[in-house]
Amino acid sequence: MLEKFTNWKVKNEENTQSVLTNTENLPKHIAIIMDGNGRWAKKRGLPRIAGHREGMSVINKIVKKANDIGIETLTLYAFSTENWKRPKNEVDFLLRLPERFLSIELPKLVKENVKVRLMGSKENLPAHTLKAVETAINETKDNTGLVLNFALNYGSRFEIVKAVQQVVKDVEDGKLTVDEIMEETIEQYLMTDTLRDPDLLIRTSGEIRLSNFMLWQLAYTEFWFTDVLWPDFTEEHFLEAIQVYQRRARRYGGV
Ligand code: V0D
Repeated sequence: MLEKFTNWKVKNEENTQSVLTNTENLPKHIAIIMDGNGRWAKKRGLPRIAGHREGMSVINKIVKKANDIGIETLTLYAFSTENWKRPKNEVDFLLRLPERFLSIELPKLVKENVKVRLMGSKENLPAHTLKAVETAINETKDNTGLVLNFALNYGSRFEIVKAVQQVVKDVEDGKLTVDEIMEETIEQYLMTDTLRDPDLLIRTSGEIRLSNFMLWQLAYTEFWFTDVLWPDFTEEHFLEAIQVYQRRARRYGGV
């Protein structure tokens, strides 16, 4: 019984890798709040941007792992609407990261059949950031593997406000009546429109809160929190979260 969930360490020539032995009850959509980059840097006496750079290098490993085990959608929360309040040099650095990431990773994402997607407000994002992401969306638009959904300049209350505005506009324009507004209607107006709700939310760095992230979509989601800082997050931690999810899902299934 228990060994079904054991995270076997399999030696290969390159490295020690962990493998998911049980592929039942996999979460289809995993969302991650990648927190703790600044704290990781501070602990080492490094500038905060060094933590962001290190955090960026963790993304490829987790994306690859998610794709390999057949996760449908991975949402990564990178930059919230609140991040604009940070020092200008840090904000500027952060807004260069999508380009830096994609200049190295996009060819691999194309080859690995990953489909890039954006969730967030495009307003007041610099043109260079938007261009890099839109190129990635375009170059991966026919891919059928993992959907990699970057939450960039995203805030959930803002998302809901925008949805309400659009719903009211459509009512005013006669495209919709008040009585037709259902949960499914609201869903179509949110930035996740075609995506299913996350099955599993991971937040690193020990904070036990949502910080304005996917408030509507997380209504039934399983949460997994860890004290591990995002730059220290590994495939093993990722698989541990998935296995915890599988055990919970299995319990409910058994009732
Ligand atoms: C900093 C840890 C990749 C979180 C990861 C502008 C904080 C590294 C991207 C990225 C950031 C975004 C969109 C895209 C491709 C890559 C990214 C930001 C921050 C916010 F299409 N890492 N990354 N974006 N960090």
